[in-house]
Formats: sequence, structure tokens, C-alpha cells
Amino acid sequence: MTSDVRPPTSGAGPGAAPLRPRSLMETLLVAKMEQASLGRSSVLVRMDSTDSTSSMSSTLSSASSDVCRCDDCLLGIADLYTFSAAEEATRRKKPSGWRKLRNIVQWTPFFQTYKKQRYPWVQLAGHQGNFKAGPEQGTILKKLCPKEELCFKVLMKDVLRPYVPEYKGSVTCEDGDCILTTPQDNTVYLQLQDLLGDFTSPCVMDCKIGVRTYLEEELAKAKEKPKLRKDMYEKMIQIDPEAPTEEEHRLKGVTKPRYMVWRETISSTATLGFRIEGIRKSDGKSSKDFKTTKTREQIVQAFRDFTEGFPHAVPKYIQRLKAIKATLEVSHFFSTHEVIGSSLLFVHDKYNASVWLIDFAKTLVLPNGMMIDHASKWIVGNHEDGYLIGISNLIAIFTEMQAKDNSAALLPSPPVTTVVTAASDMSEDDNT
Ligand code: I3P
Repeated sequence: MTSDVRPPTSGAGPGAAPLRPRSLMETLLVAKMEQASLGRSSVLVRMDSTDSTSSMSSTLSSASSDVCRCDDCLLGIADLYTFSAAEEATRRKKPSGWRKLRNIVQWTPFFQTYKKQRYPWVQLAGHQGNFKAGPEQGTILKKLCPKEELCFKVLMKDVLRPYVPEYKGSVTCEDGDCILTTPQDNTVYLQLQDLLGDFTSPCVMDCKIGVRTYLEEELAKAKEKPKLRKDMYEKMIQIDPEAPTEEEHRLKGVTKPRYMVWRETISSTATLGFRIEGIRKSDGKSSKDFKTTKTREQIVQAFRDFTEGFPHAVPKYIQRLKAIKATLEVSHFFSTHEVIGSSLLFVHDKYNASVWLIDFAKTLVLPNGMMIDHASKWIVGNHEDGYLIGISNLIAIFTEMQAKDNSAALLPSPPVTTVVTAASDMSEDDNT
């Protein structure tokens, strides 16, 4: 990585190459060599990493020694961890060529696919492979999208700043710090605050906000030059073989806006102004199986599953959502941007719970000084996105859940014989 800004250490004598910041990998290697020359083996602590799909991040162990956070160390395929004396002895006997071979194998398409599937950040939403561990503790790297970078730059000066991940600039990285590096892999990333950094075994939920998930410009492009997407047709028939029209079946393709509108209507996006994209529980199990989670009851059920065993989470979420809503209402950034495909990331653990706004790749400044209220009905050309409809419904649903929990806690325990009747009364209430 070339993002590390620590000054180079000694060794640059006269005639040496010009000084440049030492990369993380170089720093680790130098440390390893220095320790080896002192007769000690290098201690690199492997860290557990989680991810959110959407976006945010790795859970850090409170490591005091050097920590390598590259994908491969996180995956456990780099040999830079602490070894027992016996392991160390066996390891040293390995033929020198084995590492080369391993690198070749790891860079085959098969292994890359395998690696993607096992990627410990288990993205809950968004495009696969966009994230990696950051060079500094408490940060993650997200592939740079210029529109998103622009948003972060403005957001860092807006009242919304406390509710978005801290933006720490962009960095250039060589992929595969711990293994083969090819110069073509140089990619620019946004360095962002790791939102999960302060949590222990967190539960994470990504909710995409707004009644619309495609940009007006995507719609205009599709109208001008319709492009059929076979992949979207396939995704559509996987859920509902009856969904495509006869024509779409014949062409085996659908346009992107057509697919996106369909996705909005089979989920809660069109009706509630948000949908669940993915949930990861504290045991590390994650699910993205929410494409048809549509009704209020289904949402409540999913939120109950998500917060089960963490009674402090719901009130904290309500408080934070209310603060977010109040801040959105006075934010200059918010009134001047069409916010599409952006998510709220819900994170809680045993002690804490919080929510952040994330993903701004499809958040665009409105044309000609236009302003929107984010709650009016969308008609083509007015750029309304329904963001506040989503937030208001989230607050209402969590508040209802809390009210039910509170009244259930206040109810005297019914005698055993009346439990069934009481329970059925309750469920009737639930359905109203
Ligand atoms: C994807 C989802 C993404 C969208 C992506 C869709 O559908 O709607 O938000 O990316 O479009 O395929 P699904 O969730 O059903 O898999 P953008 O928001 O970035 O447009 P894409 O395939 O063109 O990236």
C-alpha cells in the first residue's frame, strides 16, 4: 500500500533511492527482519474481520503487537501469524518454492471466486469486492467512486457529519499486500471510519432507504438507449418466473429500471420507503434473503429477530433515528441532493447500538440549485427520493415494537390456563 504516511526509517544513505513513505507491507517486513536479526520470530496477530455489506467493516482485536489487516491475513491464507515453536520448526523445513506455488494457486480465477465467497466482511449489500481492511486501525477501504468521494467531502462540513463514517481521504493500494502484487492492481480507495470498530461481535443490518432505487439519469439513459440485462432477467425469474412479460421472456432480458422498479414493489421499498438488504447476527451468520420482505408484519418479524436478546437496542435505535431525522431536516447537504441507493447501517452489541448513513455512490447534487423535501411523491423530473418516508416508517415501526414490549412487560403474568387466549388476543392486536 502506498497510503502509509509514516516517514521512512533509517537506511537511506547517500546515493540511496529518493525517500518515499514506507508501505504497510514494507513496514511489516522490516519489522520482521529486524526481529529475525534479534533472534525473535515475528508476531503478527490475525484479526477477526466482519463486514457489512454495505459497507462497514472489521472487528478489531485489541492487538498490541503488529497487526496485518490485508485481505489474505484476514482470511488466514497468509503465513504471517504467530507460530508455536513446533509449527515454526515445521514451517522452516518447507521447500522454498512452496510459497511461489501457493501464490500462483491463490491468484487463479477459481481461488479468487473461492476467496470472494469466504470473504470475511460478508457484505450485506452493495457490489462485491469493494471493501478491504484499512491501513490504519479503525479504518476500512472502499473502492473509490468519484461521486461518493464528492459527497463525503461535502458531508465532512455538514451537520450530518456525526451520522456518517468519518472520511479520511483517498489512498492508493497495491492489492494483495501479503502475497503477489501486480502493478495493475493499483486501485484508489476511500479510507473510511470502521463503523464496527468499537463493537464486540456486533449484529449488523443494512436498510436501503427511499421509495426509489434508480437515478433519474439511469431512467433517461434506459429510455434513450434501452439495454437488456440478462443477469437481471435471471434474478427476476429466480424469485418469480411469472414476473417477466411475454416479450421479456422471449428476449431473456429486462432493462435496469424495469428490474429496479420490480424489486421495489416486491419488497417494502415502494410502500414503506425502505427495505432490508441484509442482516448479520452476532454469531457471524448473515442473510440477504429479504428480497420479498414486504409487509409491515414481515419487517417487524425481521427486526425482532435482529434485536432479540439485546433489549437496549430498540430504544437506542429510536433515539438515534430521531436525531438523524431532525438533522436531515436542517442539513444543507440533504436538501440539495437526490439520495438514491443509500443505506442506514444499524449496529448493536451487548452494550451499545447506533445507526449511520452509508453508501453515497448514487447520491447526486440536484441540478440548477433545485431543492427537494424527500417526502413528496416522485414524478419524473422532480428528483424526490422518499428518503424521509423511509426514516419516518422506521421510527414508527421501532416505536410500535417498543410500545408492545413495554406493555407486555407491564402485563401481570396470566394464569397458565389463560395463556393461549391471551396470546391469541395479542396476536390479533399485532395484526392491526
Ligand atoms: C441490485 C441492486 C443494486 C444495484 C444492482 C442490482 O439488484 O438493486 O442496488 O446496484 O445493479 O443488480 P439485487 O439487489 O436484486 O441483486 P446500483 O444501486 O449500484 O445500481 P447493477 O447490477 O447494475 O450494479
